[in-house]
Amino acid sequence: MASRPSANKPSARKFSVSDKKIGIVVAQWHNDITDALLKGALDVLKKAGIKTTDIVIMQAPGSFELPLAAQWLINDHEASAVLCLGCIIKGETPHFDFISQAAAQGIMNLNLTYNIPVIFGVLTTNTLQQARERSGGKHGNKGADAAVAALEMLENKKR
Ligand code: DLZ
Repeated sequence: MASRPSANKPSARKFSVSDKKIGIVVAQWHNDITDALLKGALDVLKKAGIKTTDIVIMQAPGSFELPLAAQWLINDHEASAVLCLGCIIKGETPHFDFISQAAAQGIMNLNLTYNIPVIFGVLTTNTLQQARERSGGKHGNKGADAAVAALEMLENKKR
């Protein structure tokens, strides 16, 4: 499976954006998976020196609500970047395409409207097993990758 080498070794990366405030929205559907994504993200942020007090975590009922909750974190908490974490499993969700597309489009709109990184940390898999493998299993942790992406984008903007 193709992946970026740097995203697989977040602890090896050096970031100089430790003064930033990071918002995280966690969808509660498949919450065993999304909790694992959150853990992966928090590990990366803490290793990068982001203070616990500068991390604001909000829950959303499902992935469909991720964009609105992210917007609240930007407007009400002045987050410099937001991670949107969710899990949508095709085999279990007749709404798969509607929810995935709404979440992806809503998140992209936030990036371009607010000019800050709002990261798509949503697993869209065929099976629960594939989701497990990507939330701390043999294919890494997409929550950790989302945190690396946010830090990289903040650093790119700073340069
Ligand atoms: C309704 C629904 C379904 C069927 N499946 C999922 C899913 O697999 N992953 C997910 O994050 N959310 C799911 N939801 C909930 C929707 O995202 C949303 O919360 C509800 O439709 C209410 O707007």
